[in-house]
Amino acid sequence: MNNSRRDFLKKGALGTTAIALSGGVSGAAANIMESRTTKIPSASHFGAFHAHVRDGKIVDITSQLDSDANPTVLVKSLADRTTNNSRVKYPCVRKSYLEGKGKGELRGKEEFVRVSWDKALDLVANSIKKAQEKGGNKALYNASYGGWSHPGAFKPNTMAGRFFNQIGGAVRTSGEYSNGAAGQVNPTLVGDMEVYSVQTAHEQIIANTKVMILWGCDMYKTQRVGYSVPNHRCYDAYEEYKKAGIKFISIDPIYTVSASEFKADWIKIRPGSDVALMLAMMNYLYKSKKYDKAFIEKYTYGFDKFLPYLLGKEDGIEKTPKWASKITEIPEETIKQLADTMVSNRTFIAGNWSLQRAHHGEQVDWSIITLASMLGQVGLPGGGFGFSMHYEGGGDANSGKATVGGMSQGGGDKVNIAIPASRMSDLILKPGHTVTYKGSKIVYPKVEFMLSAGGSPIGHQPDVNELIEAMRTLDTLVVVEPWWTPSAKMADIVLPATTTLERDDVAGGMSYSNDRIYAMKKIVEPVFESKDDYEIFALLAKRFGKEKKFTRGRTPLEWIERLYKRSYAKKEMGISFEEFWKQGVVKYEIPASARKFVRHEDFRKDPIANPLKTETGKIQIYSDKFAKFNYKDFKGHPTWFEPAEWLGNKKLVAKYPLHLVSPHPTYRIHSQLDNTWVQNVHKVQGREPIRISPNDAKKFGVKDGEIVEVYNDRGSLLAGVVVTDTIRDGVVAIEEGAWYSPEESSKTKSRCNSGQVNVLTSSRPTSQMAQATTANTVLVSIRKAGTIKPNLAYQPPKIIGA
Ligand SMILES: Nc1nc2c(c(=O)[nH]1)N[C@H]1C(S)=C(S)[C@@H](COP(=O)(O)OP(=O)(O)OC[C@H]3O[C@@H](n4cnc5c(=O)[nH]c(N)nc54)[C@H](O)[C@@H]3O)O[C@H]1N2
Ligand SMILES: Nc1nc2c(c(=O)[nH]1)N[C@H]1C(S)=C(S)[C@@H](COP(=O)(O)OP(=O)(O)OC[C@H]3O[C@@H](n4cnc5c(=O)[nH]c(N)nc54)[C@H](O)[C@@H]3O)O[C@H]1N2
Ligand SMILES: [Mo]
Repeated sequence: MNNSRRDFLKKGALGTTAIALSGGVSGAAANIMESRTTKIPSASHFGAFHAHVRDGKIVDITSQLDSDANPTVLVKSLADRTTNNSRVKYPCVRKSYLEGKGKGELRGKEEFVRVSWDKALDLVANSIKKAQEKGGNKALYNASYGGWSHPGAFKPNTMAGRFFNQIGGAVRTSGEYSNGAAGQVNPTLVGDMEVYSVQTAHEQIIANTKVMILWGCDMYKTQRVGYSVPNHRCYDAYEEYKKAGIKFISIDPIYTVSASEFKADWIKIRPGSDVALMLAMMNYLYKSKKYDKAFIEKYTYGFDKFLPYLLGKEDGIEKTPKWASKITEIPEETIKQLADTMVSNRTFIAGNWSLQRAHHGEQVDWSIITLASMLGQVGLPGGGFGFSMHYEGGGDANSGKATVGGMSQGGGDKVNIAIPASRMSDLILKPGHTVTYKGSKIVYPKVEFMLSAGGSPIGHQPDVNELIEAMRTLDTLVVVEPWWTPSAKMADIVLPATTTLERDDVAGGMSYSNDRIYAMKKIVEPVFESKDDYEIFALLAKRFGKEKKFTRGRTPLEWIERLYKRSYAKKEMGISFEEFWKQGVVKYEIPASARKFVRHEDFRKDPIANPLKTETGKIQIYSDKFAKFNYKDFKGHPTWFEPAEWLGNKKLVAKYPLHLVSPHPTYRIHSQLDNTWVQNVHKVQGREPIRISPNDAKKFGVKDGEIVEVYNDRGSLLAGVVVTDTIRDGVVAIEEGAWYSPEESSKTKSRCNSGQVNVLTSSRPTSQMAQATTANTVLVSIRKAGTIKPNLAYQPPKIIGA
């Protein structure tokens, strides 16, 4: 905080006192009121905020308005994090596990017993040692996924990884749920993952773009949260997009918030059929000679090897607009018009990530990149493609300055087995089984012990019933959590973690702008017996004689100071740690040149001097490396493969006539905040909403506001009906992240009373190549709910001795 602002606040405070006095309150009383409420700065995935604390309790959360340009309601819901009824208060152990009876099949069905920290940690350490004796460190599975818990330096998954590395490692996760397919192919195609890279600056879009294709891109929704600390400045930029007269076209089975804000034309595509649409546009552009031949020749490799496929010479099927119109249910004329609009205007294709969380998801970005190459606008201001305009403030100009990193997991992993994200149940259920992955092979080890910290397996992994079956075969399952989440309820040992509001931490923001460092200060004392993740894993390391190696003898605040020391703020601006910590935030200037950034501009200007990091230095429309993998479901060029489940499969549709998509939640990050009041804004009778079109509602005889059962062969759940004309006929949507709650936990495949969509999704992998999640490739049906019991998702389990 600079001096003038501090003076202003002081004056403001004095002003308040004066008004209070004139209102008749004595000076002493006014002073007490002031001393009772303090404002403490911190930051979260929902934005930077001040916690207002009185008598040791949070009474309000307000946004740091000079760091959060457009706050959302989500940040307010942090207020009840510490008091929430679903907090894990003490270390707990499942009853028969504690009694040494094992009985994994009782997981999720039994009561827990309150134990001391020493007892709980000894049990964890002993079960690790037992697993090590049985199968070495490859019998240990560190399933701590993601890092979505909080934006600080002490992420629980990092702490877990650091601990396991000290004891020789564990089976880890490779790739991710977010971009499990695209993230594995894009580096070979364009030399970069593209999904986490600085995007063409908003200023360039505003000045140059004439047409923007929202290819499943719902930035208004996904920018509500950040992986770091969101600044929400993008919403100001979007206002400028609107004024710039850009024509928006949204290709999505849902008429999204972004489509609505931008008044976009809506192309109601059939889910899972986008690649066919892209191929047809390429076919049309080629045959009408409207494509940019010069760009293809100068900047790409392998178009000639792709052409026979596009023209049907490879498989006898020409990828014409007529062919694609049957697959996509988009009229032939619309396909041609779309291609014409794109090729004759400066067009920016804003891709998304959910399209590749589907069967054969590897083909999506590849097809967009190939289409964009034929349009010939890659590297031009406001043209080309971007796969991250909807994430981390994508479009933000970059300060080019260092903020703070997180703690490191360090070395020491001797196991060297990383399982593709989404193979979780497979790994546990099929020891000895071999899977292909990016041209190599992985043999699943026999996993005995599984630990999850900072992720929610029963939240994120498709096919919950399969996962529960798998979890029940383990020797030991440990979950480190602040709350009694569905995963915690399934564990043998639950270790209660503090939330970031109960400890000090530090975060940077955002990944693309790099222009803030935030103090995440401790706001209240740890709730009940919860401990910081750092301390929990240090105490575990101690049981293996590795405490010193884990902590390096440093307190959390010493780590924070150390991380801060490497920042531009300390090294170049000379702001001491003490000063930063007192202020709560430091800010960097963004150079004017950063606002001119155009992705791939250097490559376009001089492809010899600035080649892409690919096999040929050019865009790989064809990859010899990929072709050599010799997979049936992944070739050397973009290919249309029919998905295993989709509306084009008549046989399946006869039984399950609706395609289910599971977009990311508007009012949560995944499963986080599902236990808070903010959910009241959208839940229907306490259940996760299912969006359905008026025609389908009529067809299935369901009404707005009613609770229905949604089902397929994998499971069933209750959801609350929202009838809306913002979703295409034949498609329903349930946002991911509702807390799983089995109606009858004693039954296998019990109906979920809460609406956790992954009860219905499939763990089928994208292909032999990336083995990524296919959460959006799902067919379901709907029927009357019958007898409905109360939803107990947010109630702690029964605990003996508490
Ligand atoms: N059907 C379907 N499924 C999906 C997706 C989809 O689109 N559709 N998307 C997938 C994607 S992209 C992702 S990224 C994953 C996300 O999956 P996850 O990363 O597992 O999601 P979260 O629910 O955010 O999990 C974070 C967990 O950390 C806990 N936590 C919060 N703070 C702390 C802390 O300080 N300490 C500890 N120890 N724990 C803490 C929270 O309570 C929560 O349980 O889901 C995937 N699953
Ligand atoms: N508010 C909020 N924002 C978030 C998150 C969150 O949990 N909450 N999570 C963050 C994370 S971890 C991630 S990975 C990103 C996810 O970012 P995305 O994957 O891009 O987001 P989704 O919401 O899954 O999907 C966006 C749109 O894709 C559409 N879609 C689904 N299937 C198809 C299809 O076959 N074809 C077409 N054309 N469209 C389709 C959906 O209808 C939806 O409108 O979001 C991030 N942002
Ligand atoms: Mo994600």
